[in-house]
Parts: sequence; C-alpha cells; structure tokens
Amino acid sequence: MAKMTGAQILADMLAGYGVTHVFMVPAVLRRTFAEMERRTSIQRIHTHGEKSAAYMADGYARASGRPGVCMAQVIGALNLAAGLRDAYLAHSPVIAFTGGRDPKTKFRKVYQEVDDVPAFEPVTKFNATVDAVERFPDMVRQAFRAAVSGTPGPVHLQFRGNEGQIDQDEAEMEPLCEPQFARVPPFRSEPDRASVLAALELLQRAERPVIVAGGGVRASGAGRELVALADKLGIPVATSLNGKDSIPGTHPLSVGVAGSYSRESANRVVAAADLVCFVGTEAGGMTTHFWAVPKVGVPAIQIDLDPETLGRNYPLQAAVLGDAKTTLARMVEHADAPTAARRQPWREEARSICEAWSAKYRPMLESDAVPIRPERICGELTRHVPDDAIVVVDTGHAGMWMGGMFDLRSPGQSYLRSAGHLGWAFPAGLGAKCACPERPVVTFTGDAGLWYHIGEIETAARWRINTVTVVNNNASGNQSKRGFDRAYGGEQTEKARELWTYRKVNFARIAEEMGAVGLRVEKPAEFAPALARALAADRPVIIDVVTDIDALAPTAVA
Ligand SMILES: Cc1ncc(C[n+]2csc(CCOP(=O)(O)OP(=O)(O)O)c2C)c(N)n1
Repeated sequence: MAKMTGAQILADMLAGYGVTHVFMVPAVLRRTFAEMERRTSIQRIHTHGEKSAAYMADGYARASGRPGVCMAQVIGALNLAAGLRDAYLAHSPVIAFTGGRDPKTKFRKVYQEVDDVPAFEPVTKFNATVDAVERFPDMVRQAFRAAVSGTPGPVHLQFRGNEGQIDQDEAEMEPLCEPQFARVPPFRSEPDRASVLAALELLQRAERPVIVAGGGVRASGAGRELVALADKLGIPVATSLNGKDSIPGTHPLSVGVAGSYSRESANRVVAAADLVCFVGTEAGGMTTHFWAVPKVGVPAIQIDLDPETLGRNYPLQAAVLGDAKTTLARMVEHADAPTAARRQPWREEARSICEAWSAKYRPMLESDAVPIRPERICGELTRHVPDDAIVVVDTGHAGMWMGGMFDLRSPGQSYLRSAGHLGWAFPAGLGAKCACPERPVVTFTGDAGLWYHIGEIETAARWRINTVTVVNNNASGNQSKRGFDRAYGGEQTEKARELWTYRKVNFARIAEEMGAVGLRVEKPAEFAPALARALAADRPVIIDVVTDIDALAPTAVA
C-alpha cells in the first residue's frame, strides 16, 4: 500500500463517492482543499456562514439523494451544528466535517476551543472523532454508510486540530469507496409477502380509504408506484409537506397536503376516511395536525423501512416493513383492481371536497389585488414553474402558502421544504442547484426568511449558482400576527407590531448590488413575465414581490 496524506485520501474519497461540491467557511482541512484542486473537480463553495453552508449541503442532498458535504473549523462548528437541525428533522443525508481539539493541548484554554462533539449529538445519526490519520478511510466510509442507510440523516466527523490539521499526516492507506452508499437508498428491502397481502386485504375491503404519503416516498423514489397503487385501487392520496412531490397536485386522486401547513380538502378527506394507509411518513405532529387528522384510533395501516416507526403514533391493523418503492410495487402486483368500483362514491365525495376547495380559493389564487395576494403568486407558480423544476420552500407562512395553495403539475417536478427553520430555503435552493445544475430551481421565501442568509446572494453571484428566488415581501413576519393578537387578549397594540414588522426594503436593488439580477414586482400581471425573464437569465435572480401585510394564510381544519 502506498503512503498517502489524510488530505489526499479525503480528496480522493469524496470524489470517489461522487461528491461534486462542498460547502464551508474557511479555514478547515486546508490541505484537503489543495488536494481537491489538484486531484478532483470538486467545487469548493465558500459561503458567508456555516449555517448556510449546512443548508446548502442539505438542499444538495435532498435534490439529488446524494450526501451533501459541509465543513467548519472549530470556532464555526456550532454554527454548522445549528444548520444540521433541519436536515435531521427532514431525514436528509448531510455529512459535516469540523476541526476539533488536539489531545496535546486540550483543557489548556486553547484559543476558540470548546468541546463541540456533544452539540452534534441531537442532530446526527453518527457523531465521531478522527484522531489518527490511519482512520480516515474507514471513518469516511462509515460516514457515508450512516448518512444514507435506513432512515437517512446527518453525520458529523470531527478531525483532530482546530482546522483539522491531521489531514497533513501520512500513513499507508487506500482511498477505498463503496459506491452503494453514495446515494439514498443503498438497499431496497423486500417486504414480507404475508404482510403485503394483509395490508392489501384491508385496503381492498375499505370503502373510504386514503393514503397519506410522506418523505419516505420521495427518498425511495417511489412516486410512480404510489400513483400506480392509488390508480389501480381507486384510493385518494394526501401527502405530508415533505412528501408533496410524491404525486402531482393535478392528479385526479390527489387531495393535497394534510396536517398543519395543509390544504383544507386534504384534511377533510383524511378525517372522513374509514382506513388510513401511511406510507413513508412518521405520522408526526405536522402531518396529522398534532394527531387530530386523522383521529388516533382510526383503522390504520403503515408502510415504512424503520420498524420503530410502525405504529409509533397510530395503533395499526397491519404493518409492512420494507422499502417504499419495492413494497408499493409488490402491492400493485397483487392488488385486485375490480375492487376499485366499490369505492366510486368515495372518490366522487373526495373530488367534490377538492372542487369545493378550488371554488373557495379560486378568487384569491386569481386575485388582481394590489398589494399582491400571496395566493396569486402560488397560482402563478403552479402555472409557470417548468416541468423539470425543483421548487424549494421556506417555513412559516411560506410553508403554509405553498403547501396549501401551490400544485405540482408534473412528476418531473420536485418539492423541497424547510422542516421548520426560517431562512433555510434560499441557501438550500443554492445547494439544490449545485446538485442538479441542469434543472431550474425556484425558491419561495418570505422577507424574514431571506434576511437570514441574504449575504449568500453574493455567494450565488460569485459561483454563478443561478437559482430564481421569489420573495413574498410584506415587510414583516406576518405569520406572527395572529399569535400576538392572542397574546394581547384579542387585538394587539400598535406598539406590538414592532415585534414582527420591518423596514420596507427593495430586495431587487440589494440583489443587483451583490451581482445578481433583481426584479421588482408590484402588480400581479407583472409576475409571470418576471418569472420568465428570471428563468432565462444566466445569473441568480431575486424576484421581490410586494405583497399585502394583512394577508394571512388559512389555518388547518381539524
Ligand atoms: C429559526 C426560526 N426562528 C423562528 C421561527 C418562527 N417563525 C416562523 S414564521 C416567522 C416569520 C416569517 O416571516 P416571513 O418569512 O417574512 O414570512 P411572512 O410570515 O411575512 O409571510 C417566524 C419568526 C422559525 N420558524 N425558525
């Protein structure tokens, strides 16, 4: 075996696993970066903050199914850990490398140093230190294995030395990679045949069943099989926010996103079902509106690759352990199509619930009001986002508006959403674009969301990461309005508005100054031409849409 430095090993292994970009604030693993330049074509995207570097890696991972890699030196480690929280909640395979303590000097009040490792514990599946250079190959392999296996999630490796100077050490090593663990899922576990038949039996007997599809369906790439099963048995499909792109919103059996940031029709259909089939979802608080939709006790079945998820939140009549794509394919094989006829009245009821939703919200989706209604932006995006686009959405009102009011039209479109952190979407969109440079990326965020990592507009311009970012700019975080009204016992004081309003700012002007294209939209009819211009631009674009501060998204129906 040849002698190699840790830096050479790390550069070769990242390339070997197919990593195309890494995201970081310097300086960490400096020699590794030099080796990446000499030995690989990996792009080293340096950002304006470790949290946004982690979000970029997360967007990269969710868009591609391949681990996203982010890095920080010791002083930035906790900023990076904060950025792993969304990836952890969303089950996104992010690999974080940090510089860490040297046993020769620890406990001596070393500049910038604390023990960072415990802080990574709650946001990772595997959290470990690399203290001897000989361990680079096996620890990097384990990092990839842990990130993509089972329910995917973040991993942290801390390299010895505040900047990971261990990468200059040499040893006899081989940069062996395992391509199987370069993407999600590494295995497609077959379900037990008897459990498949038992679940099917219940589905086929039910008169008013509904499928609730989650992020596990998107991670498994099981959208086609999901739709095939729904079509064959004639079963309406709701999704979680994380699973929104597992069925196009325009499919006749799609009833929308269920749960808290949801569409009324989805919650009504799920609440009226006589059997709920959860696929690739933890049936957590957000997807079930805190276990109110459906009610606990409803007849339920669940399909998941994690045995501990099966039945965690809803007692089950049948549980199927297996990869979503494989399991749904087996169910399609064995499904008895003629039983679909029995469910015709239920399908008609579900359709009429969806039509009632459309009739109720059409005036808002098509509203010509100035300042612009956010629903109108969602309506325009439904019509004009390209068929192969990746749509990236922030949380808060952005998550509510887009979760409820926007529809994907094509199975070629992807939808990525913040699992709770405001400010996630803009950098995550940049990461998604790095992973899929040939696909358009359209990000939707509020102004409060954009403010978090606004400096990354310069990063996007510098690295020519050409995303289109639509800012719902109401000069406030107006999702907070209702909460402050309640806190003040009905209606808040004028002074209370200080707690959630901002200065009026023109983000298009700021974008131009940083090297991006800035477009300002003040009237609804200007939006579609601006989006067309943005999609054709060969620079990152911020579309600053001036919207109504009094527009509040409808809350979930229980
Ligand atoms: C890290 C983090 N801190 C705080 C919150 C709470 N929060 C949710 S929405 C919101 C305001 C959203 O404002 P904006 O993005 O402008 O959208 P708007 O509500 O105005 O449409 C806040 C502060 C959060 N989700 N994440």
